[in-house]
Amino acid sequence: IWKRYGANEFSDVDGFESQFVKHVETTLARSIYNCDNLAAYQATSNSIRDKLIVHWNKTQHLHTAKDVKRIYYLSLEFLMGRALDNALINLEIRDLAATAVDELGFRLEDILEVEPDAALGNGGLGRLAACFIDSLSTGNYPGWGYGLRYQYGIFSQKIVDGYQAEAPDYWLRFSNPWELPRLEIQIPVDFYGYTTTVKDPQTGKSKKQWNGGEQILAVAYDFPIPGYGTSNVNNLRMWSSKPTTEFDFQKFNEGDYQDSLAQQQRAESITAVLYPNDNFYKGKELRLKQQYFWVAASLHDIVRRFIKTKRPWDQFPDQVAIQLNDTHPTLAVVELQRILTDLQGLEWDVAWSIVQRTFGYTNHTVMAEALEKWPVDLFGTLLPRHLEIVYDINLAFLQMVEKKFPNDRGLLSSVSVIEESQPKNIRMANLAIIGSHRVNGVAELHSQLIKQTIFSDFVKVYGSDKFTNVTNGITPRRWLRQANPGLAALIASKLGGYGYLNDLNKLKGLEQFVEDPGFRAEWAAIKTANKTKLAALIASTTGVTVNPNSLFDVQVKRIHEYKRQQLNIFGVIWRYLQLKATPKAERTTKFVPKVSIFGGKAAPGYYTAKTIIKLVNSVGSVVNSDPEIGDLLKVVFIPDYNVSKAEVICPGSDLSEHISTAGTEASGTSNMKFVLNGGLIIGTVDGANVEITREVGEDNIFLFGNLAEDVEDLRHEHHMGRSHIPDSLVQVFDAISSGQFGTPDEFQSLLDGVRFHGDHYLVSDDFESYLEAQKLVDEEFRKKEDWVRKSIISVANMGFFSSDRCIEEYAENIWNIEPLEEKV
Ligand code: 26Y
Repeated sequence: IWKRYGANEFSDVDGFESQFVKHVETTLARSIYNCDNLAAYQATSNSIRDKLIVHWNKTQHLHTAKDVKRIYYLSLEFLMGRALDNALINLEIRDLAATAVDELGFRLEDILEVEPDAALGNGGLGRLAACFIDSLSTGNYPGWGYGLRYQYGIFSQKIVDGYQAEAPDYWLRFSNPWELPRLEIQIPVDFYGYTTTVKDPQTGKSKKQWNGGEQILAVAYDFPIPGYGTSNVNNLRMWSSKPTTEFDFQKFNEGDYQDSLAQQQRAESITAVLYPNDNFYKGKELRLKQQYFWVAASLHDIVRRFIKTKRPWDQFPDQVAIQLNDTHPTLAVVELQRILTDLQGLEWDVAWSIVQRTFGYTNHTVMAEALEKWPVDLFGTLLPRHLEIVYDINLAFLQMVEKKFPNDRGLLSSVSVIEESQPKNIRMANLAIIGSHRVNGVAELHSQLIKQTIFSDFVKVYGSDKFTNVTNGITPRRWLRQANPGLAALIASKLGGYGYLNDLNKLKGLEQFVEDPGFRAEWAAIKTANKTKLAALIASTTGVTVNPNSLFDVQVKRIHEYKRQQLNIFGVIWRYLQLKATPKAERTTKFVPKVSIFGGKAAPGYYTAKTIIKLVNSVGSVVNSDPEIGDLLKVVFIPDYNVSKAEVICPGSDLSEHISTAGTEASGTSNMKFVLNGGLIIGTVDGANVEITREVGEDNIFLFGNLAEDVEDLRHEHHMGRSHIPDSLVQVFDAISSGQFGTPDEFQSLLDGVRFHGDHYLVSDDFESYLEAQKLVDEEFRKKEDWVRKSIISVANMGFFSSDRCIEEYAENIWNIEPLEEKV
C-alpha cells in the first residue's frame, strides 16, 4: 500500500521533469511549448505538492496510530510568505529542481518570483506563527496550526505622492497550489439566537441550551508544512466561511428570495479579509465573528479527533495542548467549557480543570491600546450562551480570590474578567490567564514586565510560577538558507555541511575563523553582493540609485509611534543639516556615505503613522536630489514591505534599527533576522535586543537610550511640563517648520506631539543618545576589518535565536509533548 501511495513521488531530475510535464499537460491543460513562468511555477509547485501529500498522509497516519499528544497552535495570523523555495529547501531538492527546470528551459529564480506572498498576517505575531510551524515540523512534533483562510491578506502598499495608499491583496488570483481544499470537512458554526433551560432526558437534570440564530459553514483548507531534514509533514488548517444550504424559508415564502439569498452570501464576508491593525484594538463585530468562527470550527475538529480515541474526558489534556497566540483565540476557553458541560454533560468543575490543563497563553504586548476588550452587549448578542459561561467562570474565579484575599475590592476589580465601565467590557487577557495553566511573554525583559505591570495582580493570585518566558526565535531555513544562500553556503563550507540549519548552536564554530583574512574577505564579498541585490530592489521600487559601498542603514517593520521611525528620520534630518553645514572638503572625512532605508505598512486608519511615511518620502526627495550631497546620504522608502522583500533586505543591511521606547517592544524578531545575516544593530535596551546583547557581546551592538525602568518617571516629567528638547532636535524641528521638506502643516502634529503633548514615546529624551550611538557607528564602520569581525562573531553567537529552541522550550515546559519521527 505504501508503495502505491508514493506513486507520484520523484527522486531524480528525470522523475521531476516527467511530473512537471504531466502537470503542465493535465492539471493546467497547457502545452509544454506554451508554458510561461506562471505555468512553470504552478507545475513545479504541483509536483512538489504531490510529494508533500504522500508524507503528509504518512505523518498523520503515524500520529493517529501511535495515539500521540498533539499541540494545536491557534493563531489568527500566519504570515507565511512564499512556499515553493521553502519546500525545495526543506525537502533538500532545490538543486535537483533547479537543474530540471533549467533543462526544460526555465530559470528557477524566475519561477520563484512568480509566487505571490501568503500574507495572512500583520507583522511579528503572524511571522512568529509561521516560524513556529516550520520548527514544529522540523523538530518532528505532532503539531497543527489553525487559522483563517482570508481571501485578502494584508493590503498591498502603494506610495502615491509620498503618501501610503492601500490596494487589496487578492492573493488567490491564480488559485493556490499549496492548499488542499477539504470540501468534505464542513463544520456548522452558530451565531446569535438565545438560550433556554431544558431537562436532560437521561439524567433528569436541567441544563442550558443555546439555540443559534444564524449558521455558517467552516470549510477546511489544509497547507502541508514540510520540515527540514525529516520526512514529517505537519498540517496547517485554515478555515474558509461559506453559506449553509439552508436559507430563510420564511422570507422565501414571503417572496423575498433575493434578500434571503443575499443574506446567505454575506456568510463569505467572515473570512474575506485580514484586519490590518497591528498592536491596536478596535471593537468591530465582524472581527469578533471571525474569532468565534475560527475557534468554534477548530475546537470542533480537535474534539472530534479526541473522541475517536475513545478515551475518557479527563485524558483530554494528555492528548491535546492548545496554545493561544495572544488573546485573539481566547473564546476557545469558553467554547471548550461549553462543549464539555452543555454538550458532553460533564460537571462544571471537572470540565474547568480539563480546560485549564489544556490551554497556554502567549502575551505579545504590554501596551494598553493593544489589549482586547469586547463590549458585553456586543458579545452577548453574538454569543448569548458564551456570555453566561464567561459570567460563571468569572464568578467562580472571583470567589476563589475573595477566599484567598478577603475584602480586597481593588484586587477583585482588577482581576475580574468584567471591566465595570460604561459600557461594560470583557477583558480577554484576564480570561486567557484564568483559562490557562501557563502564561508566557516573548523575551526576558517582556516576561518580567508583564509580571510587574499589567498582570501583577494575577501574580498575587496565582503565584509567579504560572508566568514564564519563552524568548522568540526565527527559522534559519527561511532566514538564512533561503534569504542568504551565499552566506549559508560559506558557513556550510566551514562547518562541514548544512547540519547547522537544524542545530543552530553549531554556528559557534565560526568563531575560530574570525582571524582568517581569506574567510573575512569572502564574508565581506557576500555582504557586498547582497547589498548590490538590495540596491537593485531599491532602484526598481523607488527609482533611486544607491551605491553599495555606502553604509546601508535599515529600519523595516510596521510603522508605529512606539517603534519610533520618527526618531530615525529626525536623526537623518540632523545628519543632512550637519552635512550641509560642513565644508565640502571635510565632509568625506567626517561622514561615512550612508543610505537610510525605510519600509513598512501603517494601519489604514493610523494618521500619525501615515504622516511619518510622508515625512520620510519628503526628506528623501529633498536629500536625494541635492547635488551637494550625492552619495553621502540617500533616503529611501521601499514600498510594500513583506516577507519576500524582507528576504532581500535582511541580508543586505550593514546596520538595522530596533529603537522602540524601552519597555514597549515585547521582543522583536527582525532584530534576530538582521544579525543572523551578518548585520549589526543599533537599538534600545528593549525586547530581545537585551538577549542579543548577552549572546553577541556588548562590543558588537550599538545600544542607546533610557531604560524601561525610567520610562514612567520621564513621562511624568513631561506631563508636569518639564520637557527639555535638546538643541539638535530643535534645529531639526526648525528645518521642518521652515518648509525645507515641503509644506510644514502636515508635519506639525508630529512635532507638536513631542513638544506639547507629553512626548509619550520619549523621542526628545533619547535623541542625543541616539545621535551619539550613530556617531559611533560611523567610526566603527570605517574600520572595515573590525566591522567584519563583529559581523562574524555576532552570527556565530546567534544559535540561541533559532525558533527550534523556542519550540523545544514550549514542548517541555508548557505543552508536555514529545517528538515522533516518521521512519522512511
Ligand atoms: C488587537 C488586535 C488588533 C491585534 C492585532 C495584531 C493586536 C496585536 C497584533 C499584533 C501584535 C504583534 O505583532 N506583536 C509583536 O509580536 C512579536 C512576536 O512575539 C514580537 O516580536 C513583537 O515585539 C510584538 O510587537
